[in-house]
Parts: sequence; C-alpha cells; structure tokens
Amino acid sequence: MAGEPQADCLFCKIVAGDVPATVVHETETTLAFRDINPQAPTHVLVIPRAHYADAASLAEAEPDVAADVVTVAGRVAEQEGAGDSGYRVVFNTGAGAGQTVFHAHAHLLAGRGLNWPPG
Ligand code: IU
Repeated sequence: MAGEPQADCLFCKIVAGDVPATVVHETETTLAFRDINPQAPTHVLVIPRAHYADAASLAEAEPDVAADVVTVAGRVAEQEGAGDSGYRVVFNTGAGAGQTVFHAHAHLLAGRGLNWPPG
C-alpha cells in the first residue's frame, strides 16, 4: 500500500532503526541524516518516514509531508550554519537523473560554492 514500509528499501530500514545512520534532525513525519558519500561539507538527506518512490509521488499523496521535508531541509541548513551563505535542495528523480535509492529524499548541500547548472 502507498506509504507503507518496503522490506527491500534501505531508507525504510534506516527509519526502522535496522540500518545505522547519523541522524541530525527528526520530526514525526521526517528523518534527516548525513549522506555516507558527502558531496559538500554539509550533505544531509531529508526523507519522509513513509515510503514513496520519489518526491512527486510523495507530494501527490501527502502534500503536507512533502512540505515538511522542504521545511526540515531549511531548518537543518540553519542548524549547519548555512542560513546566510545559501544552500541547495535537490530531488534526483529517476535513474537518468542520478536517483539510486527509490525512497523519496531531498539532498541538502551546503558549505561550499555551488555551481549552476549542476552536472
Ligand atoms: P540518490 O539521489 O538516490 O542518488 O541519493 C542516494 C544517496 O544515498 C546517495 O547520495 C548515497 O551516498 C546515499 N546513501 C547513504 O547515505 N547511505 C547508504 O547506505 C547508501 C546511500 I547505499
């Protein structure tokens, strides 16, 4: 069923506490933890606790939770000292765009100059 944990999903296992992660922020609906392969001094993943394959599916089914993900990204950016210098929030969607984990997640990147357009 939509939103239910998936047995083969890495991020569902992190939500369940079955796989360790360095958690930096938690809410009733979201979890934020450090990416294991950081691409910037601050690289945090913000995920909904509920399982949806990508950000658009999450937003369609649970728009309030999608908003929570973006709000938490901003809070963590502040917490990491990036509120003034700026930060980037990215939702890779689909394998062609670099999505490798099919549980919706925002990448929060900060702490260095960020070029545009991204690669
Ligand atoms: P992507 O947008 O689906 O490619 O992002 C998945 C991210 O999950 C990627 O940046 C990985 O480094 C990260 N990650 C992680 O933090 N912990 C893990 O155990 C695994 C991947 I596997």
